[in-house]
Amino acid sequence: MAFSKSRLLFAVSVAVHAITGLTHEFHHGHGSQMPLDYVKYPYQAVYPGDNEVTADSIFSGITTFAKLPWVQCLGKDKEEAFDIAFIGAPFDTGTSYRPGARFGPAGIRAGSRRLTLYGGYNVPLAVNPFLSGLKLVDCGDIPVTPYDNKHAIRQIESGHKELLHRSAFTPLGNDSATGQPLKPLSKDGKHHPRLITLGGDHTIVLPILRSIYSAYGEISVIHFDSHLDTWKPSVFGGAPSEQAAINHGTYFYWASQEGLIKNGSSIHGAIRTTLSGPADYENDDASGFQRIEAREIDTIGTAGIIKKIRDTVGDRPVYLSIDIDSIDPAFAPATGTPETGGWSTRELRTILRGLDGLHIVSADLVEVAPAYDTNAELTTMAAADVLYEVLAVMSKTPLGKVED
Ligand SMILES: *[C@@H]1O[C@H](CO)[C@@H](O)[C@H](O)[C@H]1NC(C)=O
Ligand SMILES: *[C@@H]1O[C@H](CO)[C@@H](O)[C@H](O)[C@H]1NC(C)=O
Ligand SMILES: [Mn+2]
Repeated sequence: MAFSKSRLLFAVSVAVHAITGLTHEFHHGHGSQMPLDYVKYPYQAVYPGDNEVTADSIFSGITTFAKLPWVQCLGKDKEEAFDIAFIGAPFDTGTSYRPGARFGPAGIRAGSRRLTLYGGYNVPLAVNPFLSGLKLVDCGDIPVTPYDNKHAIRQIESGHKELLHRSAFTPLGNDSATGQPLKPLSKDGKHHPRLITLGGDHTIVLPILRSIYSAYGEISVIHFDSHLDTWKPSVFGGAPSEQAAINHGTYFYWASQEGLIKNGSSIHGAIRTTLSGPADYENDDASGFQRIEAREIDTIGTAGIIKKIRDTVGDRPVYLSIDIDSIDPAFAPATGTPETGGWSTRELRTILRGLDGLHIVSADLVEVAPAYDTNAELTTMAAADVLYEVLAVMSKTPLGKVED
């Protein structure tokens, strides 16, 4: 029996889909294995003519963080479990100077496109975070209104909470050193997934910390920023209304007032802002933070900075918040409130790798305002690379402990 040409093409196309369908379809649910080719790294480009209907190379296609699969975690894929999710919070109406961080999530994703071109293996940390066995996804963005800060802050809290309280995809397993089963670090005893939030201005950290509190209780915070962000509303922009009092310079003050931050075991790094006066530091002490000044890198170096951070947080669960303005504007100009005299991208990346082994429960990177970037995408690329280090550190250390 002779096949007509069109029937032959149809048969070939079915066969191709049967094969590629297996590689694209993701079978999930507890206990099932991650297919090894869930994500193909190093990235394998396919083009029309290679039996594919659309081009899919590192520079084409729909942009997600590091070209991870897009999962509509807050939409039609509400049931989907994951281990680490990237989630955008495009909010910038709490900013005091340059607006534009609402475009941060899209910008960081664009800056992250090339992360996996050669495979994504992290040489100094000796890990490939994309092939560590954890299920990584990009959940898109939390819907955020640009018209009402109070409502937007509630939206961010509820979106973050919904994702955080989903069960992690991969069971905690056993401790690699002792073989003992690991127990979750959370207050509610559940093994939560980790979220990496793409800001957005820094205000988003108040609703995020409210969400983190619901799972972990008071949390130690590592905060990289040129600014304190523990300012009282009266010294930061004034407080003509309840809404105006919550902004990207005061959210840590409110978080501390609400008891969300672990007093004494939280720390700022890269501080170099001017102050309203020495009282700002007294207020910062009362908010529960230690401080590392940006200029300390000249005296104690990256190793000394890493030691200070580790001595402060110990082995407690920790939330990591990174303002892109911790990096010098020479390397990351596109941000809301740039301050000269900062760390280089290399120095911040080294310090982040120095957090290897810490229990980072979730993280964010905020204040990327792509409109002020160079044509070479300096800032969005720096942001993506910084998050790549965070992802690598997270992928090495499960969020569990052996019961003592
Ligand atoms: C973890 O250890 C238990 C024994 O304590 C063992 O039964 C189980 O198979 C181990 N699980 C893994 C994933 O190795
Ligand atoms: C944190 O501890 C310091 C020193 O004990 C204290 O002065 C401050 O009031 C505490 N802050 C909060 C928010 O509890
Ligand atoms: Mn800042």
